[in-house]
Amino acid sequence: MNFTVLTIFPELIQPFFFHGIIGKAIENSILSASTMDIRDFAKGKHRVTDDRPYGGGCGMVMKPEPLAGAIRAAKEKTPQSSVIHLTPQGRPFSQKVARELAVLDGMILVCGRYEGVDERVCQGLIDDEISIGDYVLTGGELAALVVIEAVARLVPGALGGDQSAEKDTFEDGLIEHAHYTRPDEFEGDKVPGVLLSGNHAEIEKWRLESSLKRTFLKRPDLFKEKKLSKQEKEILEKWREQIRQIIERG
Ligand code: 6GU
Repeated sequence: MNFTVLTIFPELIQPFFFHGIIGKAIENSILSASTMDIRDFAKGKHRVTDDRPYGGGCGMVMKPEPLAGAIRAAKEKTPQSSVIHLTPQGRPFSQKVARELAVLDGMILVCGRYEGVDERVCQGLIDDEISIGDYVLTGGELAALVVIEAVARLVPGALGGDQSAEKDTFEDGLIEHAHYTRPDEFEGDKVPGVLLSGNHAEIEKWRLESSLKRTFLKRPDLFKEKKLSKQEKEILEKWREQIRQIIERG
């Protein structure tokens, strides 16, 4: 998978290519990543990339020529890549969208700035538009990094051997179970005994219960989209029985 980020702030993006999972995966040639400075495709001494909006109004609009030049140059380098515009008007990003993007050959991530991008570039050269949530950022750079981070860890081989994306929160429609590490007692608070038992079947059962409990308490909305397994139904039915008994006693 190749990531090419088109931006007027390449120095904001580049450090992320040298650290953590993305850095490792690039080192191991599982991913490749680069930036292209949109300003390099702007004409004139001042290399201007924005201009006032036709029709008046406040704010500035990203000029079409430099951006189109940058997109075409990126396409030439990686012709199989999809061109993705980061914009609050795009489709909402999610783990599902990340999985969909993870099978692409490459992504050319277009970071707009100012109030927006000239509509003719959006219509002619963009394959997909993505938003990372219903709030406004001044530019697409942070959104591009969010998308890269979420997609990169899904590319086969990007996570180290003992790590896996399958157990992540959202992958099975639930929040992840609680995690503990040493010491086994912290400020009087003990690690649940079953996790120290070495009984793997019991540990898996505890983890699934923990996931269901946390999802019910923190993100009950996730159950609307969730298809319950037989084991998950059994756990919820056990709770129903326990809650029924509590109510009847009261
Ligand atoms: Cl992708 N870009 C900008 N500029 N603002 C956003 C966004 C993207 N997603 C949410 N807000």
